Amino acid sequence: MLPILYAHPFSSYCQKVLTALYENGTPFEYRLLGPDDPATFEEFSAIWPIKRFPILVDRGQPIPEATIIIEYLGIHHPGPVRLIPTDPDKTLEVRMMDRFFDNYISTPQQKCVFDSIRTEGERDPYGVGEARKMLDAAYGWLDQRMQGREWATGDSFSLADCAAAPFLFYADWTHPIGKEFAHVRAYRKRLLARPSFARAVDEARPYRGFFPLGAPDRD
Ligand SMILES: N[C@@H](CCC(=O)N[C@@H](CS)C(=O)NCC(=O)O)C(=O)O
Repeated sequence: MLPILYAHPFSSYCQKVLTALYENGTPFEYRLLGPDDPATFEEFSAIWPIKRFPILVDRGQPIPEATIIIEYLGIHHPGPVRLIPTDPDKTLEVRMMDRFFDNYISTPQQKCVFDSIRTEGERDPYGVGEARKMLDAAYGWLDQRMQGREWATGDSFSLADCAAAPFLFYADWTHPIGKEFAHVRAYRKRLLARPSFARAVDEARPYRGFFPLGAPDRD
């Protein structure tokens, strides 16, 4: 039986896993979570009451969390592209960069987006201000780091790049990456040109109208 992925194409964390799956051409069954299919959503909620997607189910076992799914795929469904290196020190670096993109790009980006869909009285302008400051700090740190690097940890595309791709994609829509961060902008461009992520982006195009802050007419 194929591994089953519960996901939505427009979700950044789902795109992180889809990028890993497409990198290796890993076969899987896609169960799309959408408002038109409440039964699939109920099935998913029963498996993972935390209700955050994606989740993978393989051999009857649920595997939550995008990073863990990618680690799991590397162990149980390996392909030609090794997204977690074998060298332990390199692996630490890949995991550190994966944490960086989750915690300091995606988390503040989502804070801005989720705040915008709250009602006026429920908004948290202080928190959004802090999130925007975090994004600026993260862009600055990443810009220095990406000087002379093709991918997040050097020459090889890894788990960290699977995280970077969707998070920088949406971060730029949410809190534009300024011209002063030329290395980050160039890295985002390289990620968009990577066929695995380009496919995930293309599959999500029909949903762009749902981006709460308004999707820009590019990318
Ligand atoms: N820590 C989770 C985060 C997953 C997550 O936040 N997914 C979003 C979609 S991008 C979600 O489930 N949103 C549904 C909601 O907030 O109700 C992971 O790494 O997979």
